[in-house]
Amino acid sequence: MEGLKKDVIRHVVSSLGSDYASKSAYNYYNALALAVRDRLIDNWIKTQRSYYDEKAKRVYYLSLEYLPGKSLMNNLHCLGIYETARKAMSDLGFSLEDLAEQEWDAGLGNGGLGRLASCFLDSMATLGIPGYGYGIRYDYGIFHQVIEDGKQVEQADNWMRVGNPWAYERGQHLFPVRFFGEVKNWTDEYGRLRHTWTAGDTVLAMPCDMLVPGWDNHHVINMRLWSARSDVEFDLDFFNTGNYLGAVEEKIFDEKISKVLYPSDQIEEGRELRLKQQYFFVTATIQDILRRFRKKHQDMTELPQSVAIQLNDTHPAIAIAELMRILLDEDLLDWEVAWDICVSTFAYTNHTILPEALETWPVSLLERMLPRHMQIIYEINARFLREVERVARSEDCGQLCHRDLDHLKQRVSLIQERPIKSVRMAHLAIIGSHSVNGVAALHTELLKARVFDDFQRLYPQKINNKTNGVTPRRWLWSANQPLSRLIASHIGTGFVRNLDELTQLEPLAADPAFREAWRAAKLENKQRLQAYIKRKLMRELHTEHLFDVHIKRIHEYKRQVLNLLHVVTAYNRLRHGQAADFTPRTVFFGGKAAPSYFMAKRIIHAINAVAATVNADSRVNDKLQVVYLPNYCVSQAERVIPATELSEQISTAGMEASGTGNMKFALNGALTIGTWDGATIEMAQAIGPELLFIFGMREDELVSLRQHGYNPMLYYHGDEELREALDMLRSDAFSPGQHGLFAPLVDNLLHGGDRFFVLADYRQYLGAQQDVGRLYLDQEEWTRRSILNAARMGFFSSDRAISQYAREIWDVAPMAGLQNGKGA
Ligand code: OAK
Repeated sequence: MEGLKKDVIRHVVSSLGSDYASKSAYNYYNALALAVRDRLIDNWIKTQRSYYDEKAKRVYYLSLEYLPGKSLMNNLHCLGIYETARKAMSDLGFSLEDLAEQEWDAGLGNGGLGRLASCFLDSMATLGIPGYGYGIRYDYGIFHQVIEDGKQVEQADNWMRVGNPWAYERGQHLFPVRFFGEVKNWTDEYGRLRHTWTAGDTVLAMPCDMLVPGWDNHHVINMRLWSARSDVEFDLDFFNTGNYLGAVEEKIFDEKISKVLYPSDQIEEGRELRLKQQYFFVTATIQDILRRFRKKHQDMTELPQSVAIQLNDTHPAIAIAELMRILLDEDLLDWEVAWDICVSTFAYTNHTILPEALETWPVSLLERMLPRHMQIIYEINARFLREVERVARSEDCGQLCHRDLDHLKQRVSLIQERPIKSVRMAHLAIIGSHSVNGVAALHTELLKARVFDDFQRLYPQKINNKTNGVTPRRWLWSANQPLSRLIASHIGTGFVRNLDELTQLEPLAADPAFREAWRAAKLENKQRLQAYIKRKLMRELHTEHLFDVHIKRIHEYKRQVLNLLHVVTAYNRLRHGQAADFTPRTVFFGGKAAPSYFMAKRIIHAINAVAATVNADSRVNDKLQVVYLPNYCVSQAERVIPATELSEQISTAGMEASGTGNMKFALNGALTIGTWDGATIEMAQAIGPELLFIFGMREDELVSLRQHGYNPMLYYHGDEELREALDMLRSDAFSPGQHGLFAPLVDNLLHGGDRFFVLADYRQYLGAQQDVGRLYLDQEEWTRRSILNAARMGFFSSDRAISQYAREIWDVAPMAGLQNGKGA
């Protein structure tokens, strides 16, 4: 402890240039972070050296998004120095919790996809897998949300304004990134056609490394994030021409590439700068991967034995064309050889089946910005379509019938002709990869049967499932110390590394004393949340209420509106005196809406309007409260999830690819009210469906309802309570003086076809909520189920997910000496 204290003080003075006697929490947080980083860097160097010495096969995880959140607590826990740090900082006059609050969340992602990437890096580090995360170091992460007059207002997230003590910026290792220009064709000495791309613009990519430690194993992997730097200051021409200010403008223009994260989750933006971001990130990453590979290899055909590249959705899919370009134009390999290398190296994970999220890029834009890549994509497509034709005409063409060949070719082509001629990035990712995976069993089945059915017939082995998982380090151990300590006192700490060990809790569910202790841990977390809400929102929570929580991005398919209709109905019952048996509850909502997503923003407004009415109504507010948590983010999730009793996972069946919040809640002892969707299905199977509150129509039932003509008006007319709730929303009951404010929301349900089947599931949802309320009154039974939920969540560890990727897709093994967890 004395060592750590000394290091902190030394950093306050020599790294931060401050007086250690002036007790600034900000300085002491930074100094502590630097002292922790010092303890990581030696192991990072040793880890990287061991990959090199042992010629280990490396895994590269390419993702435009990461959501690490805060690093301090997690890193202290991984290093096993949490208690030491707590005591050291307390000696210096600080509470560790308060210091941790000084850190800004690294919010370099929108939601599930980015958070999954961060859980995966944690698991690779813990399992000892030679992994690297690659991404973009956005200057501005996901916007900061404030709620003003009930509405979302976005503020810039200047997360690095005061620096980032965790990152190493490596200004000496810059990679050039080229755009625009033209392609020259030439013939080599063997008469083969060759291509040279001379680019118009060049920008530089600077690596910033964030260290990701494993759990208690000395293994530290790297998350390398690229930051755009102009090459202007290295260009002496502008001095000579005297255009100094012009050059500065160009510099600012170049550095715009990594300025901001696009805040639209599962909605395509199709903006030129976004494509620039993708290629910027991809080319720098591929150059870095090949630089490392070439240190030990000359023969490029050995690449797939040494390198596995996982594409996190299609955002980095241009990497396939980029690797082809390098192999063809720089290494001068033949097409077939280059293509084999690519397909064997790449694998692609799909994270959504929402059509509005499937990426396409206009051919005209690609031709201008990346002319050589567009040529390559055309060539990939031509060869692929010839192959499709060959397979279709062959005898064993199965269900492919060559009468429909033209249609089939149009459907699978990399190029779509309408509404504008564009490249379908998912098709590029599928044919350029040896593995395509979905993220939960149902999702993968839907990929095979619906979205990519043609590809499933063409490549029956390619599409596979890897159900998501979450890291128990952050989402149980670090976020929920009261519960973790209780668990550890009964079964030891092995569950942090091997989550299956939680099954040892099962017999304890029958032990009244353990149940009481379990409830005490929950209450402690509820009280902690109460204190936080009081500080932040100046509101008093009732900890004896059932805490019912719906936190995630705001999206129509996630059906926050269904939850809101339940709240309005509960409100009506209470004020009409029809709810004598109502179980008091506080309903929490939280989540950001894409700034351009009108309906999602209106949903936020409606929730806040209902909250204001309900909370102000003294007839009901001792029994029902509604809280909107502004600026939902990773660190807020860490506070809210441990305090949650009811987890809302109520997406339209078939639409949530997996969900990972669902896992975090159950792991922390919340019971789930949910639809038969995403990974909630597998959770119900692992836990026992009777221990969750499952309701609503299933995916196949919805398909048939749609086919037979779904008419939301029938539900409206047939259900008095539903009608009352919708009429209130449409009138100005919650928006006095602003008549019609929420009409778009209601009209969308009644006259817009209710694409997400809110009305179809309303009555069943109410029934399930009634069951929840009733069960909560029986605290012994509730607690028993809560314990069993957590005990059966072992499968949903990201360690299990990553082990499957490693074995079944990447063909990589943990580093020697790390297989059983602890390293040397
Ligand atoms: C975001 C942008 C484009 C495509 C997908 C996403 C995304 O975040 N998808 C989410 O991925 C999570 C991780 O796999 C899943 O758990 C969510 O269900 C899915 O919506």
